[in-house]
Amino acid sequence: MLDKSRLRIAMQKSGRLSTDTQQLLEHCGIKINLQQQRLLAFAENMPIDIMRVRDDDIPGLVMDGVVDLGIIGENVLEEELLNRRAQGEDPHYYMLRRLDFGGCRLSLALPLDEPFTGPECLRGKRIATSYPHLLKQYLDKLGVNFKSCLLNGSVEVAPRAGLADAICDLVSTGATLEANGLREVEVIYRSKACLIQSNIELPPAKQALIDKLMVRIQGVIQARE
Ligand code: PRT
Ligand code: ZN
Repeated sequence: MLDKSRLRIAMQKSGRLSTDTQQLLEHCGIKINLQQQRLLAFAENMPIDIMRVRDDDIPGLVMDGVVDLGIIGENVLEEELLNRRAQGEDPHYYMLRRLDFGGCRLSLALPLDEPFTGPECLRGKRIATSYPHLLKQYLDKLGVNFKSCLLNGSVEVAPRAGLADAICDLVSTGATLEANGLREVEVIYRSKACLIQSNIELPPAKQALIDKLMVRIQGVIQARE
């Protein structure tokens, strides 16, 4: 049974943010026993429950008030925000702080032999991406019309497979682009992991626990700077 008096934190179950998130929570003194297959984990020493889900579900869980806090890449958060606004919703949450991991950039990339003199080169082209709203927001501001090809994985193979002329995907080292004969031509969004809070008002004890965690997170991040 769901205990509403306990603070609920959503984190990525398995992926690029999981280890850093788990470490951050542990360094804040939260003792959690994360059994591999469990959706929910309970802190032993504090009234905190950890919900472990796909990263894509985290912004919605926070915006809908299903969890109190979430740790998520700004790229996924911003895409979900734009997605909900496009559907006529007016989502809210509090950005508590940017974290010191999960850094990456969302970039436009083209096949090596394609010329590029600026984003207007992409006018009328088909661009494969998992971030259609962030891409549209960027190119709309520049007045560049394009065709979107939504892919939720293997975006980097789209040009070679004849599915798209260009891609818009996350990059960290650039090795994936290079291995696929692509070059990064424009950064459209820079992202890090961040901590967000639902905008639903919490009982004082829960809010006090969040405030205490924020002080600890600040300390943990400062100590490793
Ligand atoms: O299963 P789930 O849905 O939870 O996970 P996921 O597969 O959707 O996400 P995951 O674990 O791959 O990434 C989670 C978050 O990590 C992203 O939303 C970003 O905020 C952050 N992050 C940081 C990255 C990268 N760096 C990154 N390099 N996410 C993805 N990549 C991928 C990129 O898509 C490309 O395929 O890594 C490849 C490029 O890496 P380089 O080093 O070759 O440039
Ligand atoms: Zn995901």
